[in-house]
Amino acid sequence: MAKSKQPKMVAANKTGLAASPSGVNRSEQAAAVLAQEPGDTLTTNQGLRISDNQNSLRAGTRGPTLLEDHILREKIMHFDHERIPERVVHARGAGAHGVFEVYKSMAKVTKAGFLQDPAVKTPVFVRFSTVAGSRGSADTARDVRGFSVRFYTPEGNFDLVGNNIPVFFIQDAIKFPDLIHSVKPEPHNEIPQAASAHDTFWDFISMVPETTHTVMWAMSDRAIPRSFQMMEGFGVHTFRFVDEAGKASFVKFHWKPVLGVHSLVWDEAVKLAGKDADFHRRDLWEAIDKGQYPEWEFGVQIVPEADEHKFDFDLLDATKLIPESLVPVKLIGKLTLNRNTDNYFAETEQIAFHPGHLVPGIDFSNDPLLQGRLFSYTDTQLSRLGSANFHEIPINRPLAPVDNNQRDGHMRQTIVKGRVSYEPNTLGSGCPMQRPWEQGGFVSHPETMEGEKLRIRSPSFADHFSQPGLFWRSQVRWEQDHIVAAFCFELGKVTVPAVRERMVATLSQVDVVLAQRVADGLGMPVPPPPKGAEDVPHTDEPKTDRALSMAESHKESIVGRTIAVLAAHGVDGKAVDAMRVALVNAGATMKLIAPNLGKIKAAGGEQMDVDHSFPTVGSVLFDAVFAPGGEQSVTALCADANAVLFVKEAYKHGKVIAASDEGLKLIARAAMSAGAADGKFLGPGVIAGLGKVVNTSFIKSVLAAVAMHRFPERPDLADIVA
Ligand code: HDD
Repeated sequence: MAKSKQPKMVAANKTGLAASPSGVNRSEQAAAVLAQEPGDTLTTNQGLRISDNQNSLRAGTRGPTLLEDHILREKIMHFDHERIPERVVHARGAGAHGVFEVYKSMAKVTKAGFLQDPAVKTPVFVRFSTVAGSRGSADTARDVRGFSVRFYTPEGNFDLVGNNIPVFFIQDAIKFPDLIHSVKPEPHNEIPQAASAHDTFWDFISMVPETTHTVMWAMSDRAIPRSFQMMEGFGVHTFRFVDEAGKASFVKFHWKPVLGVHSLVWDEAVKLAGKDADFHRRDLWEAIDKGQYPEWEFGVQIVPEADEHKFDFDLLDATKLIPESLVPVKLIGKLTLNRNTDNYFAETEQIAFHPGHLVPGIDFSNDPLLQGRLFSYTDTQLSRLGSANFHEIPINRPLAPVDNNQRDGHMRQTIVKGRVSYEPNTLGSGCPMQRPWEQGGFVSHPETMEGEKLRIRSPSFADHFSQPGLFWRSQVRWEQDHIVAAFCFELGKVTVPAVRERMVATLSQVDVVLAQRVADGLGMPVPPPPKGAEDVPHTDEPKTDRALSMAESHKESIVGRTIAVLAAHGVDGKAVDAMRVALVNAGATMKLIAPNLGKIKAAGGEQMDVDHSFPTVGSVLFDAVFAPGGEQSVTALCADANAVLFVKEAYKHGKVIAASDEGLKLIARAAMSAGAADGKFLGPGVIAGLGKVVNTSFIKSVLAAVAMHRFPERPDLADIVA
């Protein structure tokens, strides 16, 4: 019998996590929780060593299983209970650990401890999610993405539970269940999964004009991001910063991705759902695994309290953003994700975010959407995680000491000693004691309140169309085209004509051209705006705002991009190698795609490993395509329908198509097959390298084109058959 080894117990911090590569020493807090590596002896949950894990205990070799088999019963019982209810929204998610560093002290505006010292690395856990789909749905559905960040600060956990869209559908939390019921699969038949293109969603949206702004964003390519690493994050609500002296200002929180803001195109997103439903979580996992740590800069828009009423909209209205042209975003720190989870369930699934998890120096505003959220999150964790002690699950434990008089409850872990569990007390020397603001205690920002008790929406929330119009006007032509196409797709799936009519009438209040184009796509006239529309307040200032367009996003880097090289036997191996070196040096990944797995023999006789065969992948999984020369290789690929489709599709999706030497024939073959005018792909983003040698200037042009991300403005895209 093999010598039994004790399970290795890894000392961890209170979050149950081993020290991170960032060097943050969290083990000081430690010991309460131990993360465990698998040992070499199989045991029951009571530590009993198991001698046979293959056969249940039975009466005779062919007899019935005995109830006595406690080992079988324990194993099956645990298995039967391995699922917990999925989140009622944001069920599908992916998470990672990291650190946050502030650039310089923010003491002038907030006393929040983690925003004071640039030398401090605050541990974080981030969870990205889609909203509507179930846990097993596809990553690339058209949807808002959740962007939740937990800062484990010495003053307690601060959760910034935001989205990748800066505004929200509704103004008051009382409408949240209605909104979500409308977008979720319809209750009678549980169809459709992870999709807003159905009657009930648009029925609700077309009845509730405050949703229009967020719907504009949701119909834009922001709702189909290329990667979690390439999307912005927003705290959405107006929060408050409070300084040491108690002076408050309003603040909006932003996350700006270092890789820029980039998206998929719709046809790609649809195909990706089948080719790789885990496209986004895989991308995040692999980036961290490779050491290409995803980064975002943390931004704030600060508005002095005195300026609260200076805008045409209400700061408390979550359907409005503060245009960056009015209040610039100040970048104050950096978030880096540098460690994948050890266990998806224990960490990503069990983390329980809450917008009410604050630290001194950050406070709420009276946004009625935020106020309602404050009830929902604790409440939902109780049914999801099953106990009032969910804060004791390792991923939810604050680094800050937890000391209070709460005891007992389902699955209580902490053993608090002593007989005192009340306050005030003398038997425990008065401990644990409350702390005033000066000693780090949390004090709600004092605000003068007066008014009648009523159910009412402030008239300052009434302008539902100015900001959707600003968003529309700020998009470049191809972005507008994609928005129109998205509306036509979604409303085209609606089976009730009256719903389509109401929705187009709503759009006519945003922009007449938008409404006309959508109406044309749906084959209907633009209906007149609803009664009273002329009385709705409206402003066309500012005219545009650059920050609202993804076309303006920076495009200097190809980090995180994956480029497909199409090859068969006889490929120009030197060209492949030169491209590989250049791409890898620039932080991208190259994959060799061939008709079959295994190896191919290059023109010079060298063997090359194939990463994927054509039937197992598709161009949608890559950011660009390179077709190297090699007569034999190109001839084989020109006769391979999968290879030709690969190039056509990549072109149709606006991706870079590069070819050297004979590789140009494959591009020409694809262009011919796609029905391109004169049998040519026009570009931009089509890079041709003539001659045998793949030279520096060709490679430079390819890299620069990939950094542009996509060329959705290609004039011939509508005509391409792919
Ligand atoms: Fe929410 C989860 C973001 C309004 C009720 N929400 C949840 C998550 C994100 C958001 C990112 C996933 C957290 C995670 O990764 O575990 N929610 C938002 C934003 C909102 C918003 C940005 C508006 C600005 N939410 C909102 C309202 C309510 C809720 C108005 C209810 C009144 N949200 C929930 C919830 C969830 C949730 C039911 C489901 C799972 C969970 O909380 O932990 O409580």
